[in-house]
Amino acid sequence: MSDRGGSRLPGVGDEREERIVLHVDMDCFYAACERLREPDLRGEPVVVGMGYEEGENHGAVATASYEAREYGVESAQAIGSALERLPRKAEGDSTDSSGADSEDGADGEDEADVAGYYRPVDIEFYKSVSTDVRAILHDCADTVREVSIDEAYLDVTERTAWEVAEGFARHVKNRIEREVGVTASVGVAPNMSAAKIASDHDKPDGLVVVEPGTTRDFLAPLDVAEIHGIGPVTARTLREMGIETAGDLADADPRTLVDRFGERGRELYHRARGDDERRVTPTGRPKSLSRESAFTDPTTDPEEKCARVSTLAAAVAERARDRDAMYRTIGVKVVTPPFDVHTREQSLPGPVDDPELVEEVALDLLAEFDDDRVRKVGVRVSNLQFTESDQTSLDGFDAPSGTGESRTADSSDSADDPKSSAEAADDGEKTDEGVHRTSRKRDGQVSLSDF
Ligand code: DCP
Ligand code: MG
Repeated sequence: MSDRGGSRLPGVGDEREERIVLHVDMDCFYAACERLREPDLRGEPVVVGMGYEEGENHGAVATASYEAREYGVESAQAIGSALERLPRKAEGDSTDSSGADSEDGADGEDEADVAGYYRPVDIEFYKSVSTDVRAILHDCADTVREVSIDEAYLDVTERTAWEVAEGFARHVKNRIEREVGVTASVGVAPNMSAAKIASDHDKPDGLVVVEPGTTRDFLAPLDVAEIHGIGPVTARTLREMGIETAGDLADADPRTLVDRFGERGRELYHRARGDDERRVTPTGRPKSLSRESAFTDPTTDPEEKCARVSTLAAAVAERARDRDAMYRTIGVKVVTPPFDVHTREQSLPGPVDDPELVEEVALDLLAEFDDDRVRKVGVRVSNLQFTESDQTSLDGFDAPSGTGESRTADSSDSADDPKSSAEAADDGEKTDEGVHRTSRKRDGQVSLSDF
C-alpha cells in the first residue's frame, strides 16, 4: 500500500510535481441529510440512531449534529446514554414549545430546556444525497476515490494549480452546499493522508490547505491519534513510548517503531513525516453515470423541465464519452415534492455512444411528468461498456436487451474505510424496460464546462 519514494525535506523539491489531493468529508452527514428534509432541525441538536425507533431507547448513535455533540453525544454511543445527556423532544415536534431558544453549547444549558431531536437511520435517503454529492465531485475531478458514503479523495492536479487550489476547493465546497444543501469539510494537501487530516482539522464547514513542503510542519503539533491508521490502542502504546505528537513520531527512530509494530511502524513513521506516495486511484468503473439538478423552486413548466433535462443529457453523454463508455440503457429521475423519487428507463438493443439519442430518450421519458410539479431532474446512462480496451461493444447489438434492473448503482468498492456502505444507489421505483430503439452511432457535440 503506502510506499515511500524517498524522503522529502520541507521546502525542498520540485513543487510542480506535487499532486493536489482533496479530501472531502461531509459534516455530521446523516444529521445533515435529516435537516435537508426537515429544515426546522437546522441549528438544533439532532441525533440519528442506528436501530433506533421513534420513542424507544434502543440502538446506537450513528451521528450527532455538532449542537448535540456539545452535550457529549457521540457516534457509537448507546441511545440510552445519549438520552441521559440530551433528552428527547417529542417525536415529530419540531417547535420548541418550552419557548427557550436552544443554546449554542452546553454553557448556556438549562436542564429543563435542553432537548434534542432523535431520528432513525434512513440509509436509502442518505445514499440518494450521497449520489448528488458524488456527481459534483466527479464533475470537479478526473480521479475520485469514494471511500464511504460521505467521504472521498479527489486528485485535481490536472484541474488546478497550487496557487489557486484554495479557491478551487472552496468552489467544490460551495457547489455541494448550494446544489445539495449539506456542508462538507475539505482538506487540500500534496498527499492523501495529509489531506484527510486537513479535512478533519477545522470541522464543520472547514477548509484547510497544506501547501507542498509544509506537510511535516502542519502535522508536527498534532496528537498521534490524528494520524490516519493510528487507533486508540496504538496511540496509547506510542504515548507509553513517550511519543505524543506526530512530530515526536516523525523524530523517532524507525527501527524502534518496527521492533514494536512491525512494518506498520515504518508506515506510521512516514505518515507522521508527511510522506505518503499513494496515488488517488478511482474507486472502480462505474456501473452508471448520472447528472442531476434541482430547481430553485419546484416547477411545473414543461419547457423548463425539458431544457434542464437536455442540458443534463448532454453532460452525461459527454462524461460517458470522456470515460470511453458506451451505454445500453438511458434513464431519467424525477423528484417530486416532498422527496418522491421516480425513475424511468429505456434499454436499447445494443450499446451506443450517442448524445442526441440520450437527449431524445430522456425527453420521451420525461413527458410522463409534464403535468407534475418537479423539484429535481436527473439523467442517467447505465449498462455501460468500456471501449478503450476492446472494441467489441459495437458488435454487441444482438446482446440481450435490458436486465430488468431498476437500481443500477454507481459502483463503489471501498477498501479504505470500515464504515463504508456507500453504493450511491439511485432510488429506482419503476422501470420501463425492453423498449427497443434503433441505435445509431453519430458524432454529437456536447459542451458543458465542469468548472
Ligand atoms: N456512521 C455510523 N456509525 C459510526 C460512524 C459513522 O453509522 N460509528 C455514519 C453516520 C455518519 C456517517 O457514517 O453521518 C459519516 O461518518 P463520519 O465519521 O464522517 O461522521 P459524520 O459525517 O457524521 O461527522 P463529521 O462531521 O465528524 O464527519
Ligand atoms: Mg463526515
